[in-house]
Amino acid sequence: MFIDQAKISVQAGNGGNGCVSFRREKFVPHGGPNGGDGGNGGNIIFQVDTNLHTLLDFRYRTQFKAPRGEHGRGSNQFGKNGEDVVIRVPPGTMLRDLDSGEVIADLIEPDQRKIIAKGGRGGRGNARFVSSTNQAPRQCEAGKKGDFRNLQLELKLIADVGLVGPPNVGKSTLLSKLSSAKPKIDNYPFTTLSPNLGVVAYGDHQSFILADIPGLIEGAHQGKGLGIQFLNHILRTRLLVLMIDCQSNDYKHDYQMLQCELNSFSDEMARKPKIIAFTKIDICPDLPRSLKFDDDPKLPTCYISSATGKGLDSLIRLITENLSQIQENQIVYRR
Ligand SMILES: Nc1nc2c(ncn2[C@@H]2O[C@H](COP(=O)(O)OP(=O)(O)OP(=O)(O)O)[C@@H](O)[C@H]2O)c(=O)[nH]1
Ligand SMILES: [Mg+2]
Repeated sequence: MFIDQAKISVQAGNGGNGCVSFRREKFVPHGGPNGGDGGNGGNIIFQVDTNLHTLLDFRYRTQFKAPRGEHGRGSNQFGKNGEDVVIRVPPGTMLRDLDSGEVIADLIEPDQRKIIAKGGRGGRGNARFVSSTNQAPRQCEAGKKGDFRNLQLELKLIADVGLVGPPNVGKSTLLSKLSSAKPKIDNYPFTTLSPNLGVVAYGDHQSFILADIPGLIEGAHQGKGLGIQFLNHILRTRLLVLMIDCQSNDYKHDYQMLQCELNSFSDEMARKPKIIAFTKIDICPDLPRSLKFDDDPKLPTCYISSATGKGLDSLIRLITENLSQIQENQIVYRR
């Protein structure tokens, strides 16, 4: 589990001021007061949008402001209310008031809405202050201030894609290149001791979540190395990227070892869609591009270098194409 977080501030609109005005018409002496009320300021509303999956957008925009209400005018004209600003968030977003530390909303249901900062009420115009003792009041109210809040948004994420490979193959390096995650990277086996997750952005506002776990070695299912308990963290992913170092002496053996460990973990893991990525191709640029593994010749394959960036676009394309196919299949399956 990984928590995506964002800090933002929201300012609801101020209310418009009430107006002081009197009727001025020919042949109507002492026309009464006709100052209208100010409009209410716009609210800041949060709404669940099931098309969103991360809080990535809030890295680029951290301040939201709703417009103020218009001021009241003469002839009893009321000011228009400021429009509400609707902030869309993925399902499962929790909002916390940063100043009080209090959780103010847990937005879960599709299209669930909640007003988080209320716009200020418009002030009353002088027409409202007429009384038996004061027929010509010169009094009006100013609009109230809109709420201001500093918020922390938190979203618990489940990875879409898991990176699986022997130690030192370059899993953490790949995660650090594709996302803003900063996992520990070093040139020795078992650098990664616990899972890391990152959000990979692509296209127009689309993203998927990538998980990097400790390396797997032969016999992991019998407890060798760090064991296979870390596979639990990628059990709910929709796609696995099997990573093979192009410097390896025996690609086929590496591939079979990974498959064997995944199969030993569970049937669900064995059935999970997979793609293969040969890593560090900057070191062996002459790697033949037609490597196929006998038991599954159709497994999509790509060749990448996190050091030079070569092949990373193709890898993202391959991942996203596969993810969208998996989604479509799931919809068909559900029907
Ligand atoms: N030349 C080259 N070196 C790479 C590339 N990707 C990773 N490395 C290096 O390979 C070493 C291991 O990288 P990591 O990303 O820590 O490997 P890992 O698979 O996460 O390793 P564990 O966490 O131990 O399982 C580091 O020294 C990296 O700098 C690459 O594309 N090209
Ligand atoms: Mg690592």
